Amino acid sequence: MNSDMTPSSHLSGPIEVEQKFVPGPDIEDRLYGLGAELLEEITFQDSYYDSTDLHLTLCDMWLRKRGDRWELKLPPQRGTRNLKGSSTQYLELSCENEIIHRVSEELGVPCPLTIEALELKKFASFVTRRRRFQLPHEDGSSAKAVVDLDETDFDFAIGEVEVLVNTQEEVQSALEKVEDVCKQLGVLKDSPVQGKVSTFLQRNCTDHYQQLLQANIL
Ligand code: V4E
Repeated sequence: MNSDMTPSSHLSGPIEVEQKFVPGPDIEDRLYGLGAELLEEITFQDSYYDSTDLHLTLCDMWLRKRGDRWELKLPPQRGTRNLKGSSTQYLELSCENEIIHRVSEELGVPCPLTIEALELKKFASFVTRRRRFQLPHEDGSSAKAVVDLDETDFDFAIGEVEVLVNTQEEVQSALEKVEDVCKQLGVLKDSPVQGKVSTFLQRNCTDHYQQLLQANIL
């Protein structure tokens, strides 16, 4: 293993295994048909940040401010990009100190006291209205699946089946769980579905979007 392939497991965040899907008009009926329960309905603003040379996103690292809270999504193994496929897995960090450390390390700059001091530039900002559903917990399955139905203020809708796990060893069963829920909802696809940020970039930041496509990130 070279030094760029060290696991990011010392970073303390859950691994999010998810599959996006295009929600059809009957998606809520299907969810309730499976015994799902509406957990919450929330609205939040996400602003995404990168250096001017797009270093972070070209490494598949996604730094955002959701409301007042900083979050970083990155591939679970350093030096590996997330595999392109129908489902994705990302480590999610929400501890500000860990985020500052990881981002400054990636950018090759001294670790500052605040994220703001990195003087990154905002490249996307939008509001999401989210309806989150909890699926019934099945006997014998440790993973809990949730389904998010998102609508943005740029007229885009997307669904996500999501399972959170704490270790890389649990990822395989989470992938199976996500696939199983997608099958039950009738939304299983072989190819990835474009998410909110990708769509925002495609519509508003064509150059950034093209660079990510060329780098095989999107
Ligand atoms: C990871 C990523 C991006 C960051 C946004 O991630 P996403 O899961 O779309 O956001 P959201 O709001 O649903 O987050 P949650 O509330 O669940 O934490 S933008 C692009 N990526 C990479 C990526 C990819 N390569 N392929 C697919 C299918 N999705 C995302």
